[in-house]
Amino acid sequence: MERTLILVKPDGVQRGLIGEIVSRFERRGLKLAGMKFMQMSRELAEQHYGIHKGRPFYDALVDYITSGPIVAMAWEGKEAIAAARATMGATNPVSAAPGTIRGDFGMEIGRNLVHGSDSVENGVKEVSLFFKEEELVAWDRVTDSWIRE
Ligand code: DAT
Ligand code: MG
Repeated sequence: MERTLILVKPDGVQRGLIGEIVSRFERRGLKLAGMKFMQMSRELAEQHYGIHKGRPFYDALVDYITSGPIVAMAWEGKEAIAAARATMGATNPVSAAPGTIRGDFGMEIGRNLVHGSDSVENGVKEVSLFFKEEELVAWDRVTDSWIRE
């Protein structure tokens, strides 16, 4: 069972796209395990984006992600990482396929609306950075047998 950390970034919140973005993961069949509305501290942003430290866009990225509230979510399921990445679209919205979140709503790499973990290992790490274990909910979804064989 994979878990991915999905963030609706500050532009998604400010543009009134929380529901739209959540809905895409929900309709796809991923299962929600945790959700919170919050503003990221600089410290959390530096931990979350530590891998990009030293790259030319790093400071702007930290400024952007801490600039307003976000929605942090943990979504789970078999192949959750790949499914969520496909639903998000390419990092640069201009190259993202129409039908993806970034391809439908974005125009700039620095305003690309969503974050999603890029590997199983990073999914585990990132979810634990944003959620305590007791904030994650294990639940039975009555539609599971219509989503999964
Ligand atoms: P993704 O968010 O698709 O996983 P990433 O992990 O490579 O992409 O980069 C994290 C974020 O950093 C990305 O969502 C937007 C920003 N970013 C990445 N490459 C960039 C670049 N070349 N110029 C400006 N911002 C960039
Ligand atoms: Mg990434």
